[in-house]
Amino acid sequence: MTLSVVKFGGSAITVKDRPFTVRRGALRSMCSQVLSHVKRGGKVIVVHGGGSFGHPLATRYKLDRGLISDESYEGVALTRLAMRRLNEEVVKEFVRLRGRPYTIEPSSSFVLEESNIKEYFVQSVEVALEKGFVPVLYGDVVLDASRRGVAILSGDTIASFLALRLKADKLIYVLDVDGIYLEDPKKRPDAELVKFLDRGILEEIKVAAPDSDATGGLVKKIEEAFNAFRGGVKVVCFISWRRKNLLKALDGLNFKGTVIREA
Ligand code: ATP
Ligand code: IP8
Repeated sequence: MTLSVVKFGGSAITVKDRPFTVRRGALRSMCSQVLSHVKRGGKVIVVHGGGSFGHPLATRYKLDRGLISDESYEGVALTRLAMRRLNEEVVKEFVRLRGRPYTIEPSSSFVLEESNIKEYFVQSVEVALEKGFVPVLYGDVVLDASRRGVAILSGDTIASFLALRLKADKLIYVLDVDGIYLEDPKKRPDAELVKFLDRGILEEIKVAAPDSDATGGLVKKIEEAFNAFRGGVKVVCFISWRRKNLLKALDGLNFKGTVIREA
C-alpha cells in the first residue's frame, strides 16, 4: 500500500486572478482522482494552497512580515477565514463524491519559529489515515514563537514536511500547467516542459514572479520538492489534473509532467 501526499495548487483549484473564485470542474476532477486511488487501497493526504482566497489578503496585510501593526491582527483573522472558506469548498466536494475528508487545521497543530516549523502534532494525521479518512490540510497563517508573532505556512511546505515525516512514497504537486517549464507557459506558449528536473536544469528555468503570492510562488515550491526528494521521498513530481494525470501518477502509470531526478 502506498502513501501519497498531494498538494492541490491554488492555481489549479481557484482562478488565481479572480478573488474568491473556485475552479469547480478542476476541483471535482482532482477529488475524484484521489478517491479512485483511495478505493484501490492507496492512502492519500491532501494539502491545498491559498490561490485567490488566501494570497490577496495575506499580501494586502503584508503578513509575510508578521505582526507589524494593529491592522495585522485583522489581516490574520480575515486571511484565516478566507482559507477556511476554501477548505470548506474542498471538503464539500469530497463529500459530494462520497469521500471521507477530515480537515486538520495547521493553525492549531503547527508552531513556527522564524517561519520554520518548530513543533507539529503529527499524530492526528496518522490516526485519521488509520481510521480511513483522507486528511485535508492547507496553507494558512500560523503562530510564530519569534518576535514576528505569525507567519504564513505554505501548503507546499506542509506537503513536503508531511511526506518526509510520514515517509510517504510520493509527493505530487498539482498545478494549472503540465509541470515545470523552462519559461512560464502562460507567457511563452512554446516553452519547453522539463521532464526531469535536476539541480543543473534549475539554473536554466525562468520563473515569472506572481503579483500577489505571499509564499514565494514556484521557486519555493521547487525548493520544498527537492527537500523531500533529498530526504527519501522516491517520487516527487509536478503535474496538472487534466487527462487523469493525477490518478495516473498516484497509480504509478505513465503521466505527463515534471519528475525530480537528482537532489
Ligand atoms: P498556491 O500557492 O496558491 O497553492 P500553486 O501551488 O498552484 O498556487 P503557483 O505558485 O501559482 O502554484 O505556481 C504555478 C504558476 O506558476 C503557474 O500558473 C504558472 O503560470 C506559473 N509559472 C511561472 N513560471 C513557470 C515555469 N517556469 N514553469 C511552470 N509554471 C510557471
Ligand atoms: O498557497 C498559502 O499557502 P500556499 C496560504 O500553499 C496563505 O503557498 C494564507 C496565503
